[in-house]
Amino acid sequence: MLNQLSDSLMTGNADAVVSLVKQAIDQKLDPGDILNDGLIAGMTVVGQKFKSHEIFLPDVLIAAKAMNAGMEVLKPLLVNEGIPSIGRVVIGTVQGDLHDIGKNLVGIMLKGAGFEVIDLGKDVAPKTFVEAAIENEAQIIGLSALLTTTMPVMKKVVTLATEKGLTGKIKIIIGGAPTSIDYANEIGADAYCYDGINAVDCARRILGVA
Ligand code: B1M
Repeated sequence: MLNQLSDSLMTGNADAVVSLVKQAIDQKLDPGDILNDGLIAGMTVVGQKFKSHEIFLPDVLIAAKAMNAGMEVLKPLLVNEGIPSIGRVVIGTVQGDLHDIGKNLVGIMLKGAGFEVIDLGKDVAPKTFVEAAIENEAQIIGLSALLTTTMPVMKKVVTLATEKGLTGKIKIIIGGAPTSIDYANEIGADAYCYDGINAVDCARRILGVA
C-alpha cells in the first residue's frame, strides 16, 4: 500500500493519495511509516526525476499538491493537541524560497512534541523573522531553505538577530537539504537539524527540556 501511495504521489494524483493515506490509517499502519515510506519516499523520487530531466516543474508542482493533501490527512496523528507548551518557535522558509513542505513537516513535528509554533510561511524576510520572534517572545527561530541560492538569507537572519542584541536570548536553528552542520557553524546559527524529529531533539536540547 505504501508503494502505491508513493506511486500516486509521483503522478500527482491527490485523490488517490488522500484515499490511500486514509486506508493506511484505517489499517493501523504507523503514521511515521506512512509519512516516510509513502509520502517522502515518493517525493524523493520526484526530486531525482526532476534533476535528471525525466519530469518538469509542473509535474513537481502537482506532486507537491498531492503531498500537501496527504499531509493534511496525516497531520492529526502527528500532532498531539492540548498538551502544555514547552517552548515557542517562530518558523518559516527564508526569503526567495517557496519550498514549504519540509518546513510544514518540521512545524507539525514540533507541535506534536509540545512546542507552540508560529508559522510565518514561505518567502519570509529576515526582518519578519526577527520581529515576529521578539513580538511573540519566542525562544527559537527555525529557518528552512531548500535552494543553495537562498541559504545566504539564513546568515542575514543571524546577523540581524545579533545586531538586535538577541544572541543567547533567541536561538536560531536551521534545516533543509542544502544546509549542514558546517554551514550552521559558518553563519553562527545555534544548530543544524537534519529532519523534523531531529529538529525536536535540537529544540529540546536548546531549551534544556528533558
Ligand atoms: Co524545487 N528544487 N524548485 N520545487 N524541489 C528542489 C529543492 C531541487 C533539489 C530539485 C532538484 O534539482 N533535484 C532543486 C534545488 C537545487 C539547489 O538549489 N541545489 C529545486 C529547484 C532548482 C527549484 C526551482 C529553482 C526550479 C525552477 O524554477 N527552475 C524552483 C524554485 C522556486 C523558489 O523556491 N523560488 C523550484 C520550485 C519547486 C516547486 C514550487 C514546484 C515545489 C515546491 C512546492 C512546495 O514546497 N510547496 C518544488 C519541490 C516539491 C521540490 C522537491 C522535488 C521536493 C522538496 C520537498 O518538498 N521534499 C526538491 C527535490 C528534493 O528535495 N528531493 C526540489 C520533501 C520534504 C519533506 O523534504 O523539503 O527536504 P525537505 O524537508 C526535510 C528536510 O530538509 C528537513 O526536514 C524536512 C522533513 O524531513 N528540513 C528542516 C527542512 N526544513 C527544515 C527546517 C528545520 C529543520 C529541518 O529547522 C528549522
